[in-house]
Amino acid sequence: MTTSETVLSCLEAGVLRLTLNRPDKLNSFNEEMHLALRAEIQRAHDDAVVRAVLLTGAGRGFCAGQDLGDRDPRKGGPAPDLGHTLETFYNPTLRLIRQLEKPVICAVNGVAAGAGANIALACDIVLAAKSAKFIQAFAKIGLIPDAGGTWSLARILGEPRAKALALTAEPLMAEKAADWGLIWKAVDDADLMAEATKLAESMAAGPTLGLGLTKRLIQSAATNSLDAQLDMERDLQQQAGRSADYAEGVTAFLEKRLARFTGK
Ligand code: LHQ
Repeated sequence: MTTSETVLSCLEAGVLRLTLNRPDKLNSFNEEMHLALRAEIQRAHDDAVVRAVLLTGAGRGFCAGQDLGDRDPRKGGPAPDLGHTLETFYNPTLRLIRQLEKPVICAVNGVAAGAGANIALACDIVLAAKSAKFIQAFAKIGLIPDAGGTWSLARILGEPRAKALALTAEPLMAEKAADWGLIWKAVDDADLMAEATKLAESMAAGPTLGLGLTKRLIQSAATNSLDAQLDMERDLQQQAGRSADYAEGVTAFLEKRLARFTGK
């Protein structure tokens, strides 16, 4: 189903499961993997059959950020334009994940470092194996946290913890990340994929339109005034109230049965 072996893709029960697949490099990003991931997320936008995305990594790591071998400074030549790399590769994917009006679940199966950590944090619900750790590795190589890292860390954790993680590059273990509210849950390693799959499948069987509008609202809250947010809730509830899934949800409640949502 995928055009590149660097991102394995499989669509089952409405869940598009994407597995970053360069395990010998801890799934660090090269250009091929960037483009493959972006194409898959775009497909999740375009294909109504996809009702949730589950992102994970192959092997013992989730993702170690950019492949540092790609721009070996020992080879000489002019300094690379990393701003261009962000604009061309990372930023479009980050925006697509946030704009996708379908739940994106991330199962962090092992170390998530650099941009790999921050891509995980851009997802909607993050589960991590207890052995997984999050590392803002950038300070070790003279860079700044990118892939939305300064934004999500500061917003989720506040300045004290965001600064300490970013300035020290100390690993943050999954359970502490969950305690701090940076991720949803840390689960036993052996249970991670079963739990993440169950969650993704339940999301995919849900009222996709309403879930997508909910995602949009929550993401808007930080920059909206209460007044603006109340107006937005009014408008989007009006839209949700016209959906087939609202009619089905209420009917199922009144008939004391499980709802059969179609995502419309
Ligand atoms: C790797 C990598 C890696 C290549 C492990 N690249 N091979 C954006 C704009 C443009 C450019 C610059 O970057 C960015 C954003 C960024 O993401 S910058 C941050 C890049 N990432 C890092 O600095 C993390 C580098 N990796 C590490 O610090 C460690 O590998 C961690 C802490 C993630 C895991 O440590 P270990 O569990 O001890 O594994 P390891 O270091 O032995 O790695 C296993 C293999 O994976 C190893 O290869 P080898 O052939 O020796 O077995 C590593 O070289 C390779 N690998 N990360 N980013």
